[in-house]
Amino acid sequence: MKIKACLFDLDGVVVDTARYHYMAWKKIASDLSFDFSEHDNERLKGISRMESLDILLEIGKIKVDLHTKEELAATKNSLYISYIQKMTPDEILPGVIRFLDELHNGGILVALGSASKNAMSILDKINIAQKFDAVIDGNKVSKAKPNPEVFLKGAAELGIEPNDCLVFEDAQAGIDAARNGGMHIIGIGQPENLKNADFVIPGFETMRLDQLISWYS
Ligand code: B16
Ligand code: MG
Repeated sequence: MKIKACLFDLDGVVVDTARYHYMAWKKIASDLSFDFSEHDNERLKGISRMESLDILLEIGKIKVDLHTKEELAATKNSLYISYIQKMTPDEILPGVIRFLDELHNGGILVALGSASKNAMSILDKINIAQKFDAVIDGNKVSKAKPNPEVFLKGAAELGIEPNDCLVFEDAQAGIDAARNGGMHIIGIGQPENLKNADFVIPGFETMRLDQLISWYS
């Protein structure tokens, strides 16, 4: 098989933290007196905190100075941290642990590639950090997805060529990042929302190493 390493996005792939991001951004919008819908929240998936805030303010048609933006981002993050503090391993998405174990047993290296600066505390809360051979998060990169930096750093830390890596992503920005990095890509979600992936699967419940081997041989 061509694949020697698998790189996993966090939010939407390993856990569903998108709803916590949404709750926090909705509170910020409400404090600024506008509504923020779940539909609009789709635009925030996979992109950085400050870019998310820019989109939120654009939706609310609100202009603020840089200092206020930094305060809003800090408030959103405090709210988000208060939600993720309560997370438990039960929130790991179905099939993820079994599939990670199958990859390890099959000699495939595994890394996390997340835009989130809170990724390490989430991994600790859900007790899964030890399953990853490398963790690249929002603190280790300076260029947000769709720039491939997060995945290229993951590949480099594992010592694997990008062309031998497979990325699992739920956001278009992440799929574009993996493609820009010259990696193979499986989308997690609905095919109509995820363009340019090699394959799209609904989740890991039915995903098996044998399937990867047959797709990438
Ligand atoms: P933070 P991922 C991303 O995580 C989220 O999808 C995105 O909604 C969020 O804005 C971004 O992390 C930054 O998160 O504010 O915690 O640094 O999908 O790349 O795992
Ligand atoms: Mg994601």
